[in-house]
Amino acid sequence: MTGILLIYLEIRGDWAFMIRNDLRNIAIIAHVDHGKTTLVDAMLKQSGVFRANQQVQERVMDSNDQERERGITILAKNTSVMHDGCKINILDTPGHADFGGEVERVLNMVDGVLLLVDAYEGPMPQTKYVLRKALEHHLKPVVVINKIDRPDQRVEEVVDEVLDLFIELNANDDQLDFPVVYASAKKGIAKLSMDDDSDNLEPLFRTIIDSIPAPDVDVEAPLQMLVNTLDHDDYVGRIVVGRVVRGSIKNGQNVCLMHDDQRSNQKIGRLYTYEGLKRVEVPEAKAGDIIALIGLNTAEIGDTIADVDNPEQLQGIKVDEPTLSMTFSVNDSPFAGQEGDFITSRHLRDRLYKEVETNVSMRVEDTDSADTFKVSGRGELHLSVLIEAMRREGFELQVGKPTVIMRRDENGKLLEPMEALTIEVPQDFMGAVMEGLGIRKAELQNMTEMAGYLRMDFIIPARGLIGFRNQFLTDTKGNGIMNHVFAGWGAYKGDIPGRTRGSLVAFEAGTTTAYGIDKCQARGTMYVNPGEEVYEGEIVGENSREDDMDVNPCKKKHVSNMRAAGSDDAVRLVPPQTFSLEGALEHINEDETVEVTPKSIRMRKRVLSRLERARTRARNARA
Ligand SMILES: Nc1nc2c(ncn2[C@@H]2O[C@H](COP(=O)(O)OP(=O)(O)OP(=O)(O)O)[C@@H](O)[C@H]2O)c(=O)[nH]1
Ligand SMILES: [Mg+2]
Repeated sequence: MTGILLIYLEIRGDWAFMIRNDLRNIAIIAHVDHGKTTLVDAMLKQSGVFRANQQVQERVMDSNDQERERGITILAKNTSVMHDGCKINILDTPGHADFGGEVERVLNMVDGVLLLVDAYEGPMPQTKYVLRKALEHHLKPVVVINKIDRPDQRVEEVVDEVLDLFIELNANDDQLDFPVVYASAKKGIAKLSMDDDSDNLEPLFRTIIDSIPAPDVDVEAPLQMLVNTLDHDDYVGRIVVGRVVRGSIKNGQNVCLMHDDQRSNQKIGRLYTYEGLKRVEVPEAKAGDIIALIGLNTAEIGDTIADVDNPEQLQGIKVDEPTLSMTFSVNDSPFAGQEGDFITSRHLRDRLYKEVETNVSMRVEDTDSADTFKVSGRGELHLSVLIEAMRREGFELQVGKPTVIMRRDENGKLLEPMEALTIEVPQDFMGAVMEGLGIRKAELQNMTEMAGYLRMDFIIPARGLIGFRNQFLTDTKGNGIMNHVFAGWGAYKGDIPGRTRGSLVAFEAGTTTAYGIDKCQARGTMYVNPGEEVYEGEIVGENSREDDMDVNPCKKKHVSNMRAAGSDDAVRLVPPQTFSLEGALEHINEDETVEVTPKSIRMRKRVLSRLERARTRARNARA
């Protein structure tokens, strides 16, 4: 039972509570890649959601483009299955730390969680984060040790590690008494003991129905529902999703929409519940169920939908604050408008403010400049998923270097966000990795050895992680695994040195040539191919020295000079280094930005003019 209901129980003890045995609401939570979405696939399949011969893609709940391409869940999503006459509403959540806000948001709607833990990896940083949130919400946990089919599974140890984690998080006795289910989501099997035979998920379904509390609600009391998720449909407009906390709600009913201190009476349109992957229209829904409705086009996340005659507000949704910001600005490069449709500050502003209506842990602020907005989120990926979505929609913009958000405590002491970092590396690479982390002010907390691998836990300033992933991949030749999650605010750790190399900057606009690039590549690493259009101030490579250098990759050889012409045939170009969006964002310095268009990702100096940059340099040198 939620805390909110308990309060009302005290005040109005005469209300008639009802245990809805026909219903369970669960969220599936875990560290990234531990198999949540795959488990939902299996639960849907074994509940007859699909036709016998229906072609169903893997991880069917990961339905948006970026989810499929990146292979991760980004948005929490609803589905439901029927089992023995009981409807189980299932919320699949993302495991990546940057989308932790999605997990926090949906925990309000459920009575219990399936905590999935990989049978080899065991509890990871995000396992701890999501479990802590679930325990704070007083949710009943069921532990699912997943991927028991892995040849390297270490089920027994992992169960012990999970128990340790519960103890560390001060779980109460009831929570400590969690049931354990052993599963292979991929094979669609679950069992209550590793020795059992099983070829289906029945033991998991049984455990959910037996252990997760049924909603304990008053269906006669005045309506209360919290707006938990907003969705949009071009035909019906805004779709509101949430759990009916109290009373019941009907198609076309007049309700009171409560937003902070504002009240407005509005009429809802149609109501839907979740059946498998579909939303199905229903005439009425009762407390306990998770529903979607249309008609409330001004509803915002955290609003209460209440009875018109007896409006009582629910507590809004609280999520952890953002830790990282980037500036989003109008694209003012010479190529602006060539590749995108939405390029003005008005376009940018509208899109960003629309995003924060649904993206609960993201913030947007205006800045001194009408062309620049400060966007804050829970990590680089949180923001880069938005940037990627925008370029696919046809936006052009430029984005500044990610910076962490600092705070001061009550005594005025500077605090910065800290991250719990877990890495796994083959022993051979440990030296290089430790060196990199030392410079970034990471402190080793714990180290364990697992079959030739070392697993190390660190606490590191979030600042120190910017740009670390690239370096880590290089240092471990791609053989390392790293994960991190917000670990609270800590005292400012002092300076962390940034990039040690300057940029090679295009000296003037033009088309790059093999000859020009060949001349430049003696200076460092190039990012461009011959035949590319570049502009003055665009970053075309990395200098092997600390400062920036203006270079001319567009230089043409003198055709009149016969000897030089002959030697040009021998030009051998090193393939250019390419950057993903995230790679570019991690790479740039404060005085640089990433220009993002539907077709291109370029890095550039904020100030494009060579002369102006030279003047600034001279001024700084004098100062
Ligand atoms: N061997 C094995 N692999 C599994 C099992 N369940 C999932 N996987 C694999 O693990 C990978 C991640 O699975 P997902 O279902 O996307 O994991 P997730 O927890 O939803 O990941 P996020 O949503 O990004 O946090 C996929 O490659 C799956 O095929 C399992 O039971 N056994
Ligand atoms: Mg997933």
